[in-house]
Formats: sequence, C-alpha cells, structure tokens
Amino acid sequence: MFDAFTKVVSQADARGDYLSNDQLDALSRMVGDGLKRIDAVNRMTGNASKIVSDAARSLFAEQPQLIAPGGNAYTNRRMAACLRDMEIILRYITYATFTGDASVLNDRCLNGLRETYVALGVPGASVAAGVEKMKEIAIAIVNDPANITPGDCSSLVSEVGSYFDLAAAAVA
Ligand code: PEB
Repeated sequence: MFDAFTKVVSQADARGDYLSNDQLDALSRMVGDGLKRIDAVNRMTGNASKIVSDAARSLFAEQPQLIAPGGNAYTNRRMAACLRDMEIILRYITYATFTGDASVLNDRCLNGLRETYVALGVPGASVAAGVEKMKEIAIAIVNDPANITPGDCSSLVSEVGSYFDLAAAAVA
C-alpha cells in the first residue's frame, strides 16, 4: 500500500534517482490542497450511508430485475450483501482519496473482485452502475457550494471521480 509520497519515493528508488522537480512540485501542490482533501474525505465518510442508500435506491429503480424474485439483490440476505459491498467500495475510495493514491483501493478491494462476482453470479455491470451512482452523489456532496468556502476544487474532484471510475471499470 502506497500513498502519494511513498509512491514517488519507490519509483525514484527503483531508478536510483533523486526525486525530480516535477515530483516535488506535484507533492507540494498536494500538500497545499491538503485541507480540501481531508474535507472531502470527511464529507464522504460522514455521508456514507446516504451515499450508499441513495445510490442503491436509484440502481434498483433503473434495474428492477435485481430486486424481483430471483434477482441478485432479492431476499434480505442478498440485499444486505449488496449494500455492504457498495459500502466497502466507498470506504476504500475514501482511503484512496486520503492517501492520494489508488493502491490501497486496487490491492485490498478491487483485486480479484470481478472474478468473485463472476463466481457468485453477481452482475458486475450492475455493481459498476451502482458505483457510478455513488460517484455522482458523493461528488455533489464534496462539491456542495452551500458548505464550502468558494475555491478551486476541480483537480481534487476529478481525482475523487477517478477512484470511482477505477472501481466501476474493475468490475464492469
Ligand atoms: C465482495 N460480495 C459478495 C461476496 C464477496 C463480495 C466476497 C461473497 C461472500 C458474502 O456474501 O459475503 N467482499 C465484497 C467486497 C470486498 C469483500 C467488495 C472487498 C474487500 O471482502 N447484488 C446485486 C447488486 C450488487 C450485489 C448488483 C451493488 O444485485 C452484490 C450490489 N454481493 C452482492 C450480492 C452478494 C454478494 C456477495 C447479492 C451475495 C451473493 C449470493 O450469495 O448470492
């Protein structure tokens, strides 16, 4: 598991090089925006159940076969497993956002997840659709102009969005 700092150290060490100016610049931008990052993590964490339940409601409205008899989220046991999966994926996305690096998400959550869903007969494309819905909801919360001091959050928001896209692509 890396964070944005250990990742560049490991890359530089593999080449036997000092950290480059570009790497230092990128990391100092990251430090400068550190409070925005923590704020984004805090908001996704504090609103996790809302993000998961709103996304699930919207997924089941669009794909009602999932909750119809025989569907992959039919019965409370499967529904609970589905909501829990969305919550796990969101949790790893908050870790990736915090560390500024996708490796924790890749190594501990997404690695083998597609194969798990294939083995279970859970439709990966539907999980991916659920993750994309969490992305929309989470970004609206992170970016809510009613709660933030006006400023430029575009690069952070696109980074956060990229972690959701990564998770969706891993299972689709
Ligand atoms: C991944 N999900 C399920 C299982 C596992 C995971 C390992 C099998 C064991 C169990 O049921 O607990 N676990 C989960 C995860 C990590 C992990 C992400 C990462 C570290 O350890 N059903 C739907 C939707 C979708 C869904 C499309 C969006 O209709 C999910 C939610 N996951 C789903 C369902 C099951 C499951 C298990 C329904 C139960 C499948 C079954 O037993 O029939």
